Amino acid sequence: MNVVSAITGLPYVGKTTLFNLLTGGHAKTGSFSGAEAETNVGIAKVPDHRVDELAALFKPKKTTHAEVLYRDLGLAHAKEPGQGISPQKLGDLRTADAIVHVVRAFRDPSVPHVDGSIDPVRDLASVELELLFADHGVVERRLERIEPELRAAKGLERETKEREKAVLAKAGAALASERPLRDVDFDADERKTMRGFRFLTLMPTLAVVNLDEVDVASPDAILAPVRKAASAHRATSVIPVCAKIEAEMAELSDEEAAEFRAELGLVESALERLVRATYELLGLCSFFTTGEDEVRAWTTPCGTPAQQAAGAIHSDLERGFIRAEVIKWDELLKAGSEANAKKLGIMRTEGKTYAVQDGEVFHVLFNV
Ligand SMILES: Nc1nc2c(ncn2[C@@H]2O[C@H](COP(=O)(O)OP(=O)(O)OP(=O)(O)O)[C@@H](O)[C@H]2O)c(=O)[nH]1
Ligand SMILES: [Mg+2]
Repeated sequence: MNVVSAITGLPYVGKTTLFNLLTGGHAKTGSFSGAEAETNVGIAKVPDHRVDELAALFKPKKTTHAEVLYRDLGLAHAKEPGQGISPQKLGDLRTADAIVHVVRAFRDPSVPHVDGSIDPVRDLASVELELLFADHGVVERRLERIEPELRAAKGLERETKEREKAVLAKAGAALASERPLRDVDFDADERKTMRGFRFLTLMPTLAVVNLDEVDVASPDAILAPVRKAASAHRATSVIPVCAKIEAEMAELSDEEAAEFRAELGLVESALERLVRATYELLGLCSFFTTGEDEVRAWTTPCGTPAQQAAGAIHSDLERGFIRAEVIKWDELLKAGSEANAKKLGIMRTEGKTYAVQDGEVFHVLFNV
C-alpha cells in the first residue's frame, strides 16, 4: 500500500512550508490571501537507510523507496465552527489514511495569525471542532435519510438499519457534546457499522507543532500543554518541527544539512520523524525485495500474512504463492549474498500465513 496523509490546519501555520520540505515541492507559501488555500499534492520518498544499504550490496538497476502521498489542504478561517472546510476538502481528508494537523508555535510577527495570538492548544481545539462539526453533519444527514428507509425495510434489512440508527445516535450524542468519536468506546460491531462513513474524528491524527527557530533546542515547555491536550482526546503523537529551519536545510548539501542538524541537536529530518510516526500510528511495516534488477521497499500493515503481503508486489505472487524465503535485512547484509545466507542456513522458509515483520527481505516462490 502507499500511505496517503492529509495535511491540514488553520491558515498561515506553515502547512505548505512543511508540505514542500516533505515532498521536495515548490508550492507557493505565505500568500496570506485570506481565502481558502489551494490543495497541493505531492509524493515523499520514505527515507530508509536499510534500502540504501541493501542497494549498496546488490547494486541493482533500480532502487525504489516506499512513498507517502501528501495532500496539503488549507482551511478557511471560519467565524462560526462548521464553515471552515469545503466539501471537496472534506472528501480529501476522509479518503486519507492519516491526518497531519499543523499547529503554529512560531511567533514571527510578520506572519499574521487568524486568531490574533499564538496559542497551539487553542488552534488544535478549533480545528478539531471543525472536524467534529463535519462528522456531526454526516450523522444528522444519515439519520434523516434512514427514517423512511426504516419504514420500508423488513426482516434482516430492518435489523441492520436499526443497528445503524442506534450507532449513529450514539455517535451523534457524543459529537453534540463536542466529544470526538475517538474518545467514545464503540465495540467491534459498532465500529464496523461506522467504517463506511469515514468519520474525521476517528482518523489517526498526528499533531505537528511548528516551532519557533529559537525554541528548537528546548521545545518541552511549548510541547507539554499540546501533548496534554492531544492525549485528552486520544489524539496520538505530537511531533515538533521547525518548518523554516528544515526548509533552509533542504537547500543544503546532505553533509552540510547533517552538520547543521547536529549543531541543533536534531537527529533526524522532519520527513524521517513524520514518516516514522505515521507508520507507528497506522501500524505499518516495511519489507524488502532484492535482486539485480531492483531493490525495493514495500509497505504493509505489520503482521500481514505472507501470501497477502506478496500480493502487494504482484497479484500473481499472491495467487500462486507457494512459500517465502525470509531473512532480516541486516543478516542478509552480513551474509553478503542470498546464496551465502542459504549456505549459512539463516534464510528461513515460511508459509502462507506467516506474519510479516518489519525489516525482512522476502523472496517469494510461486506457481504461475
Ligand atoms: N518564522 C517562521 N516562519 C514560518 C515557519 N513556518 C512557516 N513560516 C512562514 O509562515 C508563512 C506561512 O507559511 P505557509 O507555509 O504558507 O502557511 P500555510 O499554512 O500553508 O498557509 P495557507 O495555505 O495560506 O493557509 C510563510 O511566510 C512561511 O515562511 C517557521 O517555522 N518559522
Ligand atoms: Mg498553504
